[in-house]
Amino acid sequence: MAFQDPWLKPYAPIMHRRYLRYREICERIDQYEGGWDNFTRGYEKFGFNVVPGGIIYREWAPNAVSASLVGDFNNWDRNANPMNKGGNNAWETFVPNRPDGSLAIPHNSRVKISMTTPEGEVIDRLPAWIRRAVPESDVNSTYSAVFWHPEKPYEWRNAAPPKPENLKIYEAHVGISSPEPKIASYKEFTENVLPHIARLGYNSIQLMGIMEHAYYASFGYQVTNFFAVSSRFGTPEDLKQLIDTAHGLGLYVLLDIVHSHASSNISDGLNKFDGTDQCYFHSGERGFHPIWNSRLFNYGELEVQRFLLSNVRFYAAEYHFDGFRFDAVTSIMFHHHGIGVGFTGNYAEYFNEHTDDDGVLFLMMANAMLHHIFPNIITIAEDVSGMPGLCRDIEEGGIGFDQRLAMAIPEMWVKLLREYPVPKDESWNMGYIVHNLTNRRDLEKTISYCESHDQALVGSKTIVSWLMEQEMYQNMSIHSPMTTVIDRGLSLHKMIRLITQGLGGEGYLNFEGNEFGHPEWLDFPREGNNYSYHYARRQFNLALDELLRYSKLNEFDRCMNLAEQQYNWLKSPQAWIYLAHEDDKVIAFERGGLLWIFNFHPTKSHVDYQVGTGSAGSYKIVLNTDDAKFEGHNRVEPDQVYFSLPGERHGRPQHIQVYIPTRTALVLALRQE
Ligand SMILES: *[C@@H]1O[C@H](CO)[C@@H](O)[C@H](O)[C@H]1NC(C)=O
Ligand SMILES: *[C@@H]1O[C@H](CO)[C@@H](O)[C@H](O)[C@H]1NC(C)=O
Ligand SMILES: *[C@@H]1O[C@H](CO)[C@@H](O)[C@H](O)[C@H]1NC(C)=O
Ligand SMILES: *[C@@H]1O[C@H](CO)[C@@H](O)[C@H](O)[C@H]1NC(C)=O
Ligand SMILES: CC(=O)N[C@H]1CO[C@H](CO)[C@@H](O)[C@@H]1O
Repeated sequence: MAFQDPWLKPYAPIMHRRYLRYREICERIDQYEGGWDNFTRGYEKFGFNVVPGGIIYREWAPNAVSASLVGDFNNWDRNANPMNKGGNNAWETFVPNRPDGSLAIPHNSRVKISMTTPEGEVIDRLPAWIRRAVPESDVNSTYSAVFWHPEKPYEWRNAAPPKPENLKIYEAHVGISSPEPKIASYKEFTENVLPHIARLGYNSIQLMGIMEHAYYASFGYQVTNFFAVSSRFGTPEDLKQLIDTAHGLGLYVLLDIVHSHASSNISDGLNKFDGTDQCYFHSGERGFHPIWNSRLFNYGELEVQRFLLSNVRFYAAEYHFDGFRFDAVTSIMFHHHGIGVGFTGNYAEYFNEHTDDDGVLFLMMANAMLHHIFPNIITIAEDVSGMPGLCRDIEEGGIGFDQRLAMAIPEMWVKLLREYPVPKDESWNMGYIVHNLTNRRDLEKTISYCESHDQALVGSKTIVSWLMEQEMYQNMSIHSPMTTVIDRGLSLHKMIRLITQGLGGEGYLNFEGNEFGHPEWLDFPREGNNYSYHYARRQFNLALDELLRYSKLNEFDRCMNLAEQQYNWLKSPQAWIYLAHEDDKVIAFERGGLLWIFNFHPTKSHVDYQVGTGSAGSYKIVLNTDDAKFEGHNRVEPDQVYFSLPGERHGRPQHIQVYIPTRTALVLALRQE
């Protein structure tokens, strides 16, 4: 890689040293841990595992001087099931079956580990590898761990679909997936939302808030129990059914995995697990994230590596997740966690004392292990730093992710939209938009998006609310007059999505509800909003109501995705930009064999506008944002055919002439004759 990117050359020795350390770790794991495969099956050794004759429970707790297993099954008697300390500070106990052969710990009964510290303090904790945790009393209470061993394991029906090379991701959160102000369930998501996603032409979903988090309002980002899937939405089997059904619908399922930090809860999280402030985390200041108020893992510790690598593997093996979006990778890679640091793109910023090698090595291990064990897995990095080589092979000096999120693109749209009503899109710079959408690292795949859950959260603003503000409440009926605000809003909403998907990357992401311009933000029930669910929901009913303009945006999203499915532009090399004209406000490019023409001009429609093309022949319309079925004005005939004319334009041998109305985008394809 250092040779493909000459700017990396000065840092080749650093990358090489990093690679050698990685090799050393691999050798140590081969030598002492039985290789990656064995090392990352931690969940088969730690936590609760049913074996012939009983249940083995194991736990890593270096600071404990004694430990015992307590629970409903032994009446919380600390003397009933003492644990013995084995190698590597792993405590274990065997709970033999009852005389009738049944398990001595009943399914769905509460368990804890009780430990004594060197100071003589007795501490009770939820088992670190527990696979289910439930609230003790009401939804606000702390969580209890339960032993989960249903009589009948889930029977899988569907194999995963083939790995998509043109990821179109629907980012979703189960709990908010209902129009009603409540917590929606895995089952409701399976029944109501999966068909919506499949119909819209997405080929993958990304689920957030799955790993158990005692605090709902953390949106799933303050994980308390890493091996438990959130019990608010149903049982582990319900989630398996969701994933199985998604596979049956041709959807890849990605998990938003949070290994960047952990909840600082002690009574139901991992914090102070063995009584010290370290164990899974760094001690002292290094172990706390100053803004998130959460704990930071010690990625250099072998047992932490075992825990986290086994954790990600567990989700692929046990739940059949097809890929992972690694949350807050920047925080893992840098001692400063990206706080108050602006990355200018100067490579020195990535290769200095601020880089946390242990964190980077952990990510390399996770990627190597996942790709080795699951050949079709997809890994995606959420990184704001722009770390070079993040999505390149480890053997080349890279970090091994498949794709990265284009986090600067939503920022660009906010920047452009925030300035409304003055100075508006009259002053949008076409060159800036094109540059921002295409300036990505060569040979590293990017997932583009105009907005994700970040922009939907209370305090931020979605594109539809920047565009339509209050009018989206009153003027979205197809029977109400088309106001200038709604007209502009609908047009730009479609054009912004289309140009982002067309130019911005090799994959695309949409957050649940934004496909139809969901009118409200997200705010989870918490003290500050009187524990209201009013904004913790998605009003899918708006997209289904044909009398509302939301349904037209929904239809556009569907047609855009279906066209991508047919023409595969996300799989195609970067676009060939013909034109970014500042006065005409026209952008034209070619990608995936299609000709894309955007007229962002707020008032001017261009007649007989000439756009260069590579191939001679006749062109038909694939997508027209002005189509009446998308609540456009139908100013362009749907079956209009454009014949190429000889004569060079924009460096291309041919050209066509189009009528391109104001605030309209056209995508054209050569007709096969
Ligand atoms: C959570 O706690 C708040 C404040 O004590 C209370 O108003 C709310 O009803 C509780 N929620 C539930 C579901 O019990
Ligand atoms: C895109 O625009 C955003 C917002 O101004 C900015 O932060 C980012 O650096 C820009 N990226 C590129 C590649 O120009
Ligand atoms: C559109 O909505 C606004 C409220 O934001 C309202 O004042 C106005 O009358 C509506 N216009 C029409 C034509 O319905
Ligand atoms: C919460 O309820 C209290 C009492 O009814 C009220 O005074 C306050 O304004 C409410 N706060 C919010 C954010 O709705
Ligand atoms: C029991 C406990 O400490 N609960 C806390 C867990 O963390 C959330 C915030 O992330 C707090 O709101 C809870 O009080």
